Amino acid sequence: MKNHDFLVYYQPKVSMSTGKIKGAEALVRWNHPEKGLISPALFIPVLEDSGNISKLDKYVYEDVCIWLANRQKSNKPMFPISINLSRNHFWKDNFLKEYVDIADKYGVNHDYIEFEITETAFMGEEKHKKIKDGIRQMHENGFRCSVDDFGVGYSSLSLVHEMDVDILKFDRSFFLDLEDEKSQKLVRSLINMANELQLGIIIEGIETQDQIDFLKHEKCDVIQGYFYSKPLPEKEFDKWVDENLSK
Ligand code: G
Ligand code: MN
Repeated sequence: MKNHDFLVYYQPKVSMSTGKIKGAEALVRWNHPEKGLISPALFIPVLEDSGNISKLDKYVYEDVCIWLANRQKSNKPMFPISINLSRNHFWKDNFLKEYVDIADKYGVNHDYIEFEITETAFMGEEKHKKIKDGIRQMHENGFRCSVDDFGVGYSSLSLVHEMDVDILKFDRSFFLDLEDEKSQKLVRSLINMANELQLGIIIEGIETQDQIDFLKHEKCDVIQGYFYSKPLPEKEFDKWVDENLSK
């Protein structure tokens, strides 16, 4: 981290109906000086075990704030960026203050910042109060909050509703077997329920036209997946955004 060997990649979230960008997720990559790019799947668990994951979360967050501040200063069109937040933050009282301070140091409007928490963070009833409290603080400070990998863990829609999150990110595993009518029905009912609960919906990991053709008939619009773009390094993402917005 001291050498800034970790890089922030951005993956666009795109509206199916307009083809325009609605936001992006910041995703970290490790550019090892000898070994090259290393996948987060390999180093995130190590940082989780060593208690350093919160530091990396903040590192990514600060990079994103700098990126947002530059866009704001150049009067470019703005959209929210989501940042992954490890559950460990929630056990520390007032953890959000540091996040508020960093955004304010760069003058970033909090509307453009969204925190992603994985669904598995909700496991363990004794943790619910702290997480709910953290999410309340996010709202008081004008940030938004989404549930990542929704559908992989064992939480229910009623629990995420109680936690008062704003957005559900449907895990890609829901959309791998759409030839199966039962899978279609499951996805359709979950999307309908999320809409009833007035939760925002983002569909993750969409790669094929067939998946898009199915989703076009459902009550959802925003897609994050290789179909539109892989996560891109900052400069390439800037170019992608310029081209997308001028279409
Ligand atoms: O857990 P989270 O949803 O934050 O992880 C996002 C990860 O999913 C990233 O590492 C990203 O590279 C990967 N990803 C994003 N879109 C796709 C996709 O369309 N297909 C596959 N297989 N992986 C994807
Ligand atoms: Mn995520």
